[in-house]
Amino acid sequence: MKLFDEIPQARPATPLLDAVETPSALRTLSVAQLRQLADELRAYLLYSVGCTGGHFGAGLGVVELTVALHHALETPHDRLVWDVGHQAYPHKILTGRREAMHSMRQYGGLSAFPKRAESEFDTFGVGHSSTSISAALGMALGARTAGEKRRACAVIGDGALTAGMAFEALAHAGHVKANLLVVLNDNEMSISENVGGMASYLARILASKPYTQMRANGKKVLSHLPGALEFAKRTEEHMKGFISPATLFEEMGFNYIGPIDGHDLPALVQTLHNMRDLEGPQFLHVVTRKGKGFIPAEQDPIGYHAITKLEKAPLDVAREAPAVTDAPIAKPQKYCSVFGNWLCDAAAADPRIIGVTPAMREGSDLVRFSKEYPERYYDVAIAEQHAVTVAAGMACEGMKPVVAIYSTFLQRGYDQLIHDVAVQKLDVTFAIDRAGLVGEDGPTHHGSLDLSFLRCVPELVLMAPADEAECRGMLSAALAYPGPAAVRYPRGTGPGVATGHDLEPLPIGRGEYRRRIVGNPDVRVAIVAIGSMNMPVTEVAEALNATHFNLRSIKPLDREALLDIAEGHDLVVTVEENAIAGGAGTGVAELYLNAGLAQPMLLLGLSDSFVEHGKPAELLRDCGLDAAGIRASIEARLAR
Ligand SMILES: Cc1ncc(C[n+]2csc(CCOP(=O)(O)OP(=O)(O)O)c2C)c(N)n1
Repeated sequence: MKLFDEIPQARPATPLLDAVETPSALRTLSVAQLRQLADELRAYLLYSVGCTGGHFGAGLGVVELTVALHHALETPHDRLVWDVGHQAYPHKILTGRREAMHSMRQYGGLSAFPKRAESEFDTFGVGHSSTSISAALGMALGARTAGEKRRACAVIGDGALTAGMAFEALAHAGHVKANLLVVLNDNEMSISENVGGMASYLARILASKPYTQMRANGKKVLSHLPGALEFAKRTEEHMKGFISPATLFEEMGFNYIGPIDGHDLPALVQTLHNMRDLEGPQFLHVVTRKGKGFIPAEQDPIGYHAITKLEKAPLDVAREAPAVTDAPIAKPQKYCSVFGNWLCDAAAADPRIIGVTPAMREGSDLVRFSKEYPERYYDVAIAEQHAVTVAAGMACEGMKPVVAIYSTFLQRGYDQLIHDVAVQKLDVTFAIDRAGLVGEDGPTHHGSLDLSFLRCVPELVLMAPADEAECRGMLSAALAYPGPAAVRYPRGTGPGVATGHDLEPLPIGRGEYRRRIVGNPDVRVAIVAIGSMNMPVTEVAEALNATHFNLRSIKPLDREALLDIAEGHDLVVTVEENAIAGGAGTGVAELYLNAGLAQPMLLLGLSDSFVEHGKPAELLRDCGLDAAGIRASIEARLAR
């Protein structure tokens, strides 16, 4: 295998890869040629991700596996489902999208994840983890019902396998004896180190080389002795119960094979060819290395989970490493750093505080907290449902758990938030990150629904900050509130308001006039801005000489101020980076209706369609949520 220690700046020569427009071409290649193809694929992958930025280590780790899978399966007739999908860049290169890779994650370009609308080879849209086995099983059962002969294969990482959903699917597949191949891509990594009993179980067996050798050699020898293999198989079943993951998966109804080296291309090709037509649920355990072939990424798989594009800055500066949060607070801070710093300060003041993350330590900026308060820090793995309920349990014992979670992933923990936290009025604080449009990760990752799905939950306090200082004050308010409370803040930086180190809570249920026009008959418009939308609204309110009210608290609403605003203005406009349907603006409208007011309103936000990927500024412009768009909508309404 060819190893790299830097990312090619110029397009590498890839003669064999250039000839592979679709996987059918690679099926005609010899094993030696496949090796060359894998080297070229890795070189091209490095070059193209260097040009665009994006997910890095996961794709490098599955180069050989991707080649072998497309060799053994008749894709796209056979269904290949990638879990999460951040490792699918090599798959995209081999399936007709090589020349489009320069557009990856850009507006109008390729999606960072498999997407059904993009290619017939992308059999299932992904982005959230741990769905692949269910989806591939559904495809297998669909084909069975339709009487069609096609194979179905799910490729799932050891991180994704920590989610309960993956086990629900395994159990079902075993029960219905589906013709399904599950490939476990085991690199002992989630985004950060993988956690949990399953992870250490897998790691233990990997460390036990003698088991693997014994199993392989034994089978080879015994296959020559009639009858002996069957006897050995039964004996093995007892033995491996002590030392192997085979027991678990075989108990669930799978035929377990492995672990095998996921970078040994000939072995992979042969094993997959052997397994592809076996009847019933098959489980292949493949061991890979995240970042394989690019030495810096092999050494630092966390730092190289994703990178920004190369031209902007040297790689070691540009990679998405965790922000160092104990530096003096200066200039625009990322909202996640505001949270990370606040949590450390709050934990210093209150020993009951516990930080919980579902596998997003770096993204949620919990690195410093995890080091300073290891005994009060829990990474629960990719288990959002569990993250919420375990926090509820902690709250039952008088602790003050803080669940740091991305808006999009909280969708997974919705029932738990209602049933386990809110119904019981438990004191859990939710720090909801990446609320609003997240940009290049696209529709699976936008946090565009949380205001709608949280606003209707009784007992919950819900706030959205206009700037960093408010974010800190709201987090303190949520923490001080003796029941469930949530603060939703966006990805990236805010306007740059210094936060300080105090833990002063902002009052709950109170908004703030940022521009108040009283008694001027020419002023007809009041704009009620929610969270991030206060930035563009500041400009619009100036331009239109309108009142600007920063709502701050979505639940409870500032009833007094909102009634006051209705009194003095012809038109009340609400602006939010959330679905209009059911969002904060709807809450304001409900308040007016129930107060018996026929208040003319304009509700601005995300319309009833999923927003694609691109730079946040491009997406906001498209959604009419930049200053120009907001102003144009208001003027159009006034002109009616
Ligand atoms: C439901 C959900 N939670 C969190 C994430 C964020 N996330 C993306 S990749 C990843 C780690 C996946 O690890 P693994 O399945 O082992 O794949 P690897 O990166 O090691 O190839 C996480 C936590 C997600 N995509 N979906």
